[in-house]
Amino acid sequence: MELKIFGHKSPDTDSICSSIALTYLKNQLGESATAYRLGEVRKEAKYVLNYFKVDAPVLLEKVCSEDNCFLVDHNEYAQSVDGLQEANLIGIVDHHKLGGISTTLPLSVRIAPVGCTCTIIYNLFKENNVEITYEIAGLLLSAILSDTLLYKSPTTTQADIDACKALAEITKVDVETYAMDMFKYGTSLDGMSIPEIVHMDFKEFTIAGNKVGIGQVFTMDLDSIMAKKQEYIDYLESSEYFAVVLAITDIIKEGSYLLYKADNNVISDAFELEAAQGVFAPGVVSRKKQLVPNLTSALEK
Ligand SMILES: [Mn+2]
Repeated sequence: MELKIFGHKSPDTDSICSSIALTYLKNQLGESATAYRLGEVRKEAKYVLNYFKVDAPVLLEKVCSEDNCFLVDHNEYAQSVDGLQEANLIGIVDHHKLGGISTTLPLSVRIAPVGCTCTIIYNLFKENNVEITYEIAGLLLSAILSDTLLYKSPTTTQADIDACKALAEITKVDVETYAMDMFKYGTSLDGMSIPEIVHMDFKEFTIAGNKVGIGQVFTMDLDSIMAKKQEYIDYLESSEYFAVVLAITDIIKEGSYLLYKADNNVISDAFELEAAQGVFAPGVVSRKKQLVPNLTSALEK
């Protein structure tokens, strides 16, 4: 009976690409399998599918006791499809810690501490001597670049890098340029208003008796924000807060660009730099560990 292959809920690029690639591999090996997804395809994965001209997997809402299921990029009931506990679990390919699934029959499990499920799938293609097509290579490569943040993530292993090198030769893409375009598209803030962006992840604090707001946005689409820099500053200035900082965090550059309503001295003090609207604060990526304590000590002076 047909195998249903799917990644986790709220699927990321790895979940989408690994379900498609493993399905292709199984089909090549003569097994009947179909790729599914458990939710909306996010922007980044849309970019990948569009680039390599591959259709998104079919949406799967629940499974029943007759279904044969194969999990990729997850192994926990809470992250998986509704009804999985009653269905037949045939196998798992994953790179996460074991999360408490139990079965009545033996199953095929391939879990390795690498940066991406697609790195394991790349190796399954090799082990089974199945040729990797241009499209499949594109999906595998994209997922590895996504999960490892272009090798910047501490989860990156040599196996991930080796797989990417081989896959880049099949796809003929320039890895760095492709990854940056993918991240940029995936984190694009297109269609969002300035208040929406400022308040996307916004927290209020009381520091030295004053109300202070700190917002943080993760994006690599800095140009679209800086094109409206003055409008952002006007919006922050018009707020009721004594001070507000909007940190636009670029995880690849490992730092944040700062827009703010605050005394320049406070910003200079807090981040040990020459304050200016849009200034880049190297190494500042965490609100909890950096933005809040740094601003607190500067404002309490
Ligand atoms: Mn993953």
